[in-house]
Amino acid sequence: MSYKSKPLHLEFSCAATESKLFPEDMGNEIALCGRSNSGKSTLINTIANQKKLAKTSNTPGRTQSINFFHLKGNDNKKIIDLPGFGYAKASKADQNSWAKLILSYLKKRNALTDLILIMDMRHPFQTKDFEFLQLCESLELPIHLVLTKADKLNNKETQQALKLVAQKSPEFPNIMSSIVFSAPKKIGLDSLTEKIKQLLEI
Ligand SMILES: Nc1nc2c(ncn2[C@@H]2O[C@H](COP(=O)(O)OP(=O)(O)OP(=O)(O)O)[C@@H](O)[C@H]2O)c(=O)[nH]1
Ligand SMILES: [Mg+2]
Repeated sequence: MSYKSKPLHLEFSCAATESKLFPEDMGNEIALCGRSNSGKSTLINTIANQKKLAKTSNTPGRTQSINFFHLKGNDNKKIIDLPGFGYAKASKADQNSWAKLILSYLKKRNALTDLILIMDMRHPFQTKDFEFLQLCESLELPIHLVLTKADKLNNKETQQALKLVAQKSPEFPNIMSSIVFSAPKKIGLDSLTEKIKQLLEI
């Protein structure tokens, strides 16, 4: 199968565990958010057509820092991998410090224009997703949904998931679009790559 969109040439910029370690707040950036294990880091690797750019794992809670990636040759265009929320096995102290870090990033970052909320298509709109959507609405941040792991659903389950998304999305006026995606099958890869290019103005 051939794909229209070329991979995005991404490079790792830095990992920040506190806000003073964020790179300079300039240019355009978009951030990937979503529950732990939803597939954020895998999505970065897939759009970049690299295996180990962002660390992925079967164990939820893999990404514990805010990881910044930039377009090769242009560090004014960034994609950010946020730690997953709702990782129940992390200690309360860790969960609180991640939540604080994410909040400080979302509230203060001028370069941040849009968020991509990744939801496992088998379990969309969980409580943590609703909480996060409400937070983003209060911060007036536009959200683009990516429903991932589409390869794990049969036709009927796909239709049910799409119906749920169509029912719930209008509750959040800041949800701007949604894309069905699968990393191993590359479903939706072209649309997602085009969307990201549009958001980053590249
Ligand atoms: N079948 C399938 N598996 C996927 C897909 N995307 C991610 N996965 C798997 O889901 C697991 C979690 O993926 P990650 O990319 O590490 O998830 P994450 O959202 O970055 O997780 P945290 O860093 O813990 O927040 C890994 O085992 C991936 O291989 C997909 O589209 N299809
Ligand atoms: Mg991750």
